[in-house]
Amino acid sequence: MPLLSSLRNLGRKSAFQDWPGLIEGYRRWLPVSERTPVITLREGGTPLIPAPAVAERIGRGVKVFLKYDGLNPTGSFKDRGMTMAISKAKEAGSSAVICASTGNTSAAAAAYARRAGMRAFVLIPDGYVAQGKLAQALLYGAEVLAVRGNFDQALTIVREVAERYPVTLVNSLNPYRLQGQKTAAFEVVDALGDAPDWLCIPMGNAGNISAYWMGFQEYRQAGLSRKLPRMMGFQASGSAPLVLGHTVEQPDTIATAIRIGNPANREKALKVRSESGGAFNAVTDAEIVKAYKLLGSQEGVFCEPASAASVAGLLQQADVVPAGATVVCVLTGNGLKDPTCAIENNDAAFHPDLNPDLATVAQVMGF
Ligand code: AN7
Repeated sequence: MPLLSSLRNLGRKSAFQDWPGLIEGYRRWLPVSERTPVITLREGGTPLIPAPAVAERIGRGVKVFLKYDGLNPTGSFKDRGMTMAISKAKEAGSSAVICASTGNTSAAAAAYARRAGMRAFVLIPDGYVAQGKLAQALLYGAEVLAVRGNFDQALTIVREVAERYPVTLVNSLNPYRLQGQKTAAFEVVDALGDAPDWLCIPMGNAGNISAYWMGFQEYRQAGLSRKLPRMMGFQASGSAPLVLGHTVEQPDTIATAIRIGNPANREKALKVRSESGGAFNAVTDAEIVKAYKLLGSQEGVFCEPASAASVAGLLQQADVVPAGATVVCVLTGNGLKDPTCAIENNDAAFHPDLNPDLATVAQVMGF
């Protein structure tokens, strides 16, 4: 009876719990005070999704979860860092921010800076930013400077601009970015009840892997987890400076988000690898696309190609995953960021140009 059940509901807490955003959610772990104006779009609080189809391919009782950070407000993990970087820039009285970006940082910087009433300057490699990300930067109201060059060149320029002019740098060299991003590790431990055995993550500038490691260590030191994960970082084979051990002058990959040849957080990343007993490996564009399609068509999870590098890497390293291990793969960005990639890389049955009648449709369906 509707009346009775609604009366019962009055006394019961709803299953839906509102999430205040990661600064409020993890305030005591973050460098904020009562004076910090919290600029938030309620980022964080993203789901950890079981991935049985991936786990089946690994076998031996390995459990696989996807940390789906593509469900953040601007569709990537960058929102975690940007809520902190922009709140602290606002607190410091800054009125403009700048970043170089392969796309996602520019979208997040634009959204949070504009929400804070600040100007957002973004430098992007002309022609190498996925459609969705460019659309976001423009729509959020960034001032977009497309340079004839790659991300690494753009980063060199913005570092100098921020040194000379009154503009705050919000690339991951800004320490508040990593502070915000470490909360993803807290969420993983909060969801699993402990750290995973492996964390698989794509690397570009290697800010995110450094942030996760900081988060796992802080929780471990506070006694909130029993173990620390091995940090497994993956790069695209055409832009794998951290795997090769040297800068790549002309980085190239279908995963434009991680088309980076000179990672800003190189030293931090190498430290993470040795401290965690982890490993860095390269995955080919073909392996990335295979994992990307598997996630979409078997798991129902649409991520961007750079994110699929984490799952491609796990599948590549399947033989060395310990039996029964718990593995978390970080899906850093939403698949809708790069619709071109999806349209060009799928095994779907697409039947164009049909007559609009029942007979035609039934025939195509095989009836
Ligand atoms: C989806 O937006 O560098 O290793 O300028 O967008 O912390 O650099 C993006 C990086 C992984 C790599 N996945 O993270 C930018 C940018 C996605 C990304 C990475 C990026 P980092």
